[in-house]
Amino acid sequence: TVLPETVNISEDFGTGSQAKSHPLWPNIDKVCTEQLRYAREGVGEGGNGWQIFADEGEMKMYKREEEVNGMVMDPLKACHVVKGVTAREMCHYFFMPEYRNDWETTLEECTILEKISSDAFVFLQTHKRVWPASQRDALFWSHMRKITDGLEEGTHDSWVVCNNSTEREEYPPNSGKCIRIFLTVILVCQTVIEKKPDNSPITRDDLTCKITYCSVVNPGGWAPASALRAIYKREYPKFLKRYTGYVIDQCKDKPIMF
Ligand code: 16C
Repeated sequence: TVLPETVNISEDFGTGSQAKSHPLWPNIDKVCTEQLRYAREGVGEGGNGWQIFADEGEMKMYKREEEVNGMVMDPLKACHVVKGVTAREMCHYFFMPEYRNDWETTLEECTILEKISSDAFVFLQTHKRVWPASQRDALFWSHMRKITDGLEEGTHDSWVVCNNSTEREEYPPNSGKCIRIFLTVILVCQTVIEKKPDNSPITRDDLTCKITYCSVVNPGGWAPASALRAIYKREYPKFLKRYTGYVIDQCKDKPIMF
């Protein structure tokens, strides 16, 4: 396969190389590895508690109903397949803060508290209030990396973004008007390239991006289970459709980024 002209942001992007001396690095590395393993596990045929709750074309969303002290903490696993973009592009727009406001509809404000490296940031986000509940905020590290181990057959490349709650003394939870939510999220993307019989350069028509998105959000304070599940059911499909559509749109007239 002949690859067309590609864009390279920085040679060591996604290797975590500059972040390795940071105190958060052991946690970032461990959570990313665990989350990737978890994302790669199938949802089974019903037997292991995953129930499908959204099924729209290639997009399928599953949840497991779990409550901790009466608080809904349903893990979510979503799979999607989109054409015309690479795994790196899909992860790039999810990771880079300058695009977040374009696709993240629940966001009120996003502050970068620390740039650990080019591929690892710490964010403080406030989200829109859902009446009559209190407003929520989230403080988390976010890391984007290229995956080279254990690729599925037929995969050209794989990238992930992992987001996980962390703490900052200067921003203690529940100290202002917001209740802190705690989240663990991974977006796993794989590029599949259609083989060209004539070895001609590949175009966007030859690209498929396979996506797995997993999330667990602890709402931080009690909220009625039925209301929370109704929010999840509406917001997650809305997010994944909007986000993937946004990336396709951003990429369509740009050189392919591997
Ligand atoms: O992964 C996603 N986004 C990343 C970048 O922002 C990051 C952030 C995740 C935070 C997700 C929690 C947002 C809670 C917002 C509060 C409810 C908003 C509803 C607004 C309706 C106008 O990883 C994509 C995230 C997609 C989020 C889907 C919605 C999840 C609802 C969670 C409800 C939590 C408790 C709400 C208490 C009332």
